Amino acid sequence: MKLKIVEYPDKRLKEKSRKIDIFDKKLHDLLDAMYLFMLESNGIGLAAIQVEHAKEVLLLNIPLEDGEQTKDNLIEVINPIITKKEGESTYQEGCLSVPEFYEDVKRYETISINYQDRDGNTKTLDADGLLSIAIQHEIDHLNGILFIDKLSYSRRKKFEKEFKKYLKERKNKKFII
Ligand code: Y12
Ligand code: CO
Repeated sequence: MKLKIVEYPDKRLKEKSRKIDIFDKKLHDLLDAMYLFMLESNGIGLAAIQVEHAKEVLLLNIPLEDGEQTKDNLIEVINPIITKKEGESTYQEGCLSVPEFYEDVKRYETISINYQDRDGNTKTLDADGLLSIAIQHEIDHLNGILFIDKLSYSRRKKFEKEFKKYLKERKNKKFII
């Protein structure tokens, strides 16, 4: 399955994703393709809406403390619901759909979620640290929210200016090649 990244300011990123009710080969193929895509893109998290599938599907692959990122750490999350949220934490986030931009975002420090795995089994996950932040970032995607939507007015203005410059430079680079 060939996947293509959807980048800001594409309006499709604002769509709300649909719940999964059939856990079949088509879903497994999407999960497998998303994993390869995330690996090739150096991502630690990816929501299906970022690759043109508005479905409640997301992946998390947080590297270990030594920086190693293996499939053993892969978490496939379908139809997630946050059941507990506590504390406060700020982390500099990035997103494959918003290339070359990183900003501090304030989120809950620890969360618990209920979700389903690729076979439809119900699971619970308690998360803190980077995993907690990444889950919240990816669940926001399912609701059509990007991390840049959480910035203050002035930081959002700064982003729009920098991103316009980035798009212009990218367009010029393509023209030269
Ligand atoms: C903290 C940090 C990240 C998240 C959400 C998951 N975000 C990512 O996985 C972002 C990955 C990313 C990778 C990039 O590298 C390449 O594209 C090769 C990247 O670089 C560029 O855009 C040039 C940007 C982002 C939640 C919490
Ligand atoms: Co993202």
